[in-house]
Amino acid sequence: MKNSKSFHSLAVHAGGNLSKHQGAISTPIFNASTFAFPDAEKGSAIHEGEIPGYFYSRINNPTQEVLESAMAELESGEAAIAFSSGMAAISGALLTYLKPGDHLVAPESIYASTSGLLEYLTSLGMEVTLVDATNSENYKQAIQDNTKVFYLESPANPTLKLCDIRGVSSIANKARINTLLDNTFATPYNQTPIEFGVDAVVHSMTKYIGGHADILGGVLIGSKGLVEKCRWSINKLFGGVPSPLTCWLALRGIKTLALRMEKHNSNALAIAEFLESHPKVKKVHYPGLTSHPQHELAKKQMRGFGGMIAFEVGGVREGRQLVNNVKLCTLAVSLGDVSTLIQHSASMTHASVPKELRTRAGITDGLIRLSVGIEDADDIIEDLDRALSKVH
Ligand code: LCS
Repeated sequence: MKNSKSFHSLAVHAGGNLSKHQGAISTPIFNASTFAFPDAEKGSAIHEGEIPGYFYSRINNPTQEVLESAMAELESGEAAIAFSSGMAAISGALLTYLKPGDHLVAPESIYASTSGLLEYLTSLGMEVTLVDATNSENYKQAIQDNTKVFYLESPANPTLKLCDIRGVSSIANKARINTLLDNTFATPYNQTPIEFGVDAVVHSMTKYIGGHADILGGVLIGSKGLVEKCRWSINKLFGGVPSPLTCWLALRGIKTLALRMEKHNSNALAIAEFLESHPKVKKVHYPGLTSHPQHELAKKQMRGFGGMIAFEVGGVREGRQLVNNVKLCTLAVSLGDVSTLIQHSASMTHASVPKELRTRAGITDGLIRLSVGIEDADDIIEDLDRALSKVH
C-alpha cells in the first residue's frame, strides 16, 4: 500500500480526521480511562470488539487511534497499535507471533534490551538463533521446522549494519515465515520496509518519532489481523499502553518528522565525512559513506542514511576520554533527539551484552555512538574536533 503523497505532506496530515473532532486542528487529548456505553447491547458488542467504539483506554483511546492511523500511513501499513515504549512494542509483537516451542532468527547486532528480551524468550520455551544478518543466506541456513519469525533491525544499533530487507523478506515469504523489522534508526522518512515485503515494523517512538527526548513510546505496524490480535490478546492482558498525552506528543513530533530528518541526514553525512578524515578516528560506520561495506545496499533501500553514526577511537580509555570532553554534544543514551547525543556503547547502552556477543556483533571497546541532532553541523564538528584533541 504505497502512499502517493510526498512524505512532507503526509507527515503533516497523517492520521488527521478533522470532522471527527469538531474541526480541531490539533488532535484533542482524550484524558479518559473509560467511556460510556449507549446501551447494554451496544456496550456488549463494543466490549467484545464486534463493533467499533471505545470503552476502556487499555484497549484504545481516540487520541491513540489518530496516532495509530498516522503511523500506519507513514509506514505504508494496513494498521498500527501504539505502546508505552519501544520494548513494549517489540515484546508485544513477538508474543503475538510466538508460542513456546517456536523458533526465531535474529541479528547478532541489535539494541541491547532486544537482545535481553530474546534471551528471556528462551526461558519461556522459545528458541532463538542469532546470525550475522548482513548476509541474508544466514537467515536461510538458520531455518528450522518450527521457525516462525525472522527479526531484523536495519540499520542496527549501534553498529549501523544493514539487513538486505528485500532479500530476507523473499526468503521468509517462500518459507512462510513472518518478518518483523525494527525501523527506529531509519524512520519511515528514510526507509519503508513494508514496501519491500516485510510483514510488520516496530519503532521506539521515544526516538525520532517523538523527536524531543520527552516521551517513551512504541508502535507496531502491520496487517489488521496482526494488530488486532495484538490489541485483544497481548495489550489487553499485559497492558503496556501509552498515555493520551504521550500519543499527542508523538503526533506533534510526526508533523515535523520530515523537516527534522532532512537536517539529521545532511548533518550526519557531513559529520561522518569529517570523522573519516580525522587522524584520531580509526573507523567510521555510516551507511551514507562509500566506505560502508553495504553502501550500495543502503542506496537501494534507504532514501536517506539517517542521523546515527558509530566511530572508533581506540579502547575504553580513549572512548571515555572523548565523551568526557564534549561541550555542545550531550553525554546521554537514547537517540533521535533534536540535540546531539553521544555515548560510549561498551560502557552504556551495550554494557549488559556479554563481551563475547559484543565482539561478534562488532561493538568494539572504543566504539562511540553519535545521534546527530539538528544544530549547525559546523558547531557539532567543532565540538568533536576539540574533544578529539583531548584523546591520548
Ligand atoms: N529499538 C531500538 C533500535 C532502540 O534503539 C531502542 C532503545 C528500543 C528499540 C527500545 O525502545 P524504548 O523501549 O526505549 O522506547 N534504544 C536506546 C538506546 O540506544 N539508548 O537508550 C535507549
